[in-house]
Amino acid sequence: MDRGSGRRSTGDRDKLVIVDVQNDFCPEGALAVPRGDAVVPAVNRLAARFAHVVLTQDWHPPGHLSFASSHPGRRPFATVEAAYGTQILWPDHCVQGTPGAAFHPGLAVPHAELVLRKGFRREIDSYSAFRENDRTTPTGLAAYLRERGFERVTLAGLATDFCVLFSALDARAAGFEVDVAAGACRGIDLDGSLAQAMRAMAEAGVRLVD
Ligand code: VGL
Ligand code: ZN
Repeated sequence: MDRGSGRRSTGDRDKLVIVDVQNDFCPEGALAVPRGDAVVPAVNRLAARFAHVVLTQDWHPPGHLSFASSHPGRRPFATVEAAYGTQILWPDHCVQGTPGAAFHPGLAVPHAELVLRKGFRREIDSYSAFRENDRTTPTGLAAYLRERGFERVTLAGLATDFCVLFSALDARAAGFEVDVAAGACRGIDLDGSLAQAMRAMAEAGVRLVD
């Protein structure tokens, strides 16, 4: 771990990407991550150290393919075969324009420079902030970061084992240095997915930082 990174993180090469800190992923939300709201103070403190911040927002149309309710007879957390492969089914969550899709009211990052919405195509889910679940459709974030001259991405937010994981792996694949602020993330942990995520990130050269 690089103990000096706190200071350098404020540079113009470094972007903090805060993933999906939205009401539906917090307690009482439609797809609550256990203690999801606990990331809010940690994320706010982290954001204060960064000159450059992106917020991502899970942003689904009604009837989204990832919703169990779109597949008669299927339950949340079962899977379905989408055109692009196996897709986990979720409770309806982060529906465009609803209170559940709004950022947690305690999130205090007024200097965020970009709000990147994802998952807005009805037929394709998007865990990653970089590439949708078909693993080919780009969100545009890699090109944005490159054009702005960023070289390192630090990730925090929800959920560690889905949107943070996929974003971290895709950021590495796009050629960025990637840090994950583990203390500012929380996971869903479906069938061991959290431990699996930590392994996959370590193998991909993602650094866990405080
Ligand atoms: C997420 C499941 C479905 C996430 C989003 O933000 O990790 N997980 N949609
Ligand atoms: Zn979603």
